[in-house]
Amino acid sequence: MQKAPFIVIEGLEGAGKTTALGYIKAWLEQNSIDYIQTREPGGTPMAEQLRDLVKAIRDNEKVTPEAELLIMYASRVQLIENVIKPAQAEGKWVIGDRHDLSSRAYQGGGRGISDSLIEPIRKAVLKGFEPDLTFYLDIPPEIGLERARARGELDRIELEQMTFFTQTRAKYLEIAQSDDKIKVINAQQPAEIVGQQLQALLTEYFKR
Ligand code: Z5A
Repeated sequence: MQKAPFIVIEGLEGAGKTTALGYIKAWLEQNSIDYIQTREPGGTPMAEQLRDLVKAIRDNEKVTPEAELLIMYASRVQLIENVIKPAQAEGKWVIGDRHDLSSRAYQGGGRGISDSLIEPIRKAVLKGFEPDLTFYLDIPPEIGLERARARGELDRIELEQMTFFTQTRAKYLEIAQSDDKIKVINAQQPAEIVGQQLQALLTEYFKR
């Protein structure tokens, strides 16, 4: 049996990932496909603790970019080995709310961590594991953050300066340009249009 696909949704905060996931799940259900949903950081009991740790606002301690990066990869490897691979082995599709591209964009682009540190960690942790398809919902940070703010309180990362998000977005777009498994979608369009485009790409890619 062919390995069940791993599909990831990515984007800056407020890009509409949660909303878009609803359209992806509707497509899976229409096609009677068994799936699980994951999120990163998080998705296992230990990874959820790491998520809380990395998102917490700390007045008394600076979180270094390197610590943040390592927490993301510790969370990711727990999820891949304990949840994603076992689900795929059972024939279940996996829908990920964020994955490795987030680290490359946020820690690589936003925090400015060099590839000479990120790449060996990726290689050691992922061992070639990668999504079959990634949707990157592209939005200018000022619009995404406005949506996120309207929804509620912001966490430690969401409270960063605008340049952090501008650099993160630029890195997302740079990586997407050189990888045809990453599909860029304009997230400024109405949610229904974004949803239709996602579903059309799923149909085209998986020929159902
Ligand atoms: N992070 C990292 O740095 N490195 C890593 O490796 C990983 C993650 C894996 C995770 O936070 C944080 O960790 C994140 C990146 C970092 N931090 N930041 N900053 P999270 O999981 O808590 O948050 P998030 O991933 O950014 O999700 P979000 O804020 O919930 O955004 P969203 O899911 O994309 O947005 P939404 O809830 O679907 O939509 C937001 C609002 O906009 C909502 O009211 C919608 O109704 C509305 N919306 C949605 N679509 C539209 C359209 N098309 N038009 C108008 N309005 C819309």
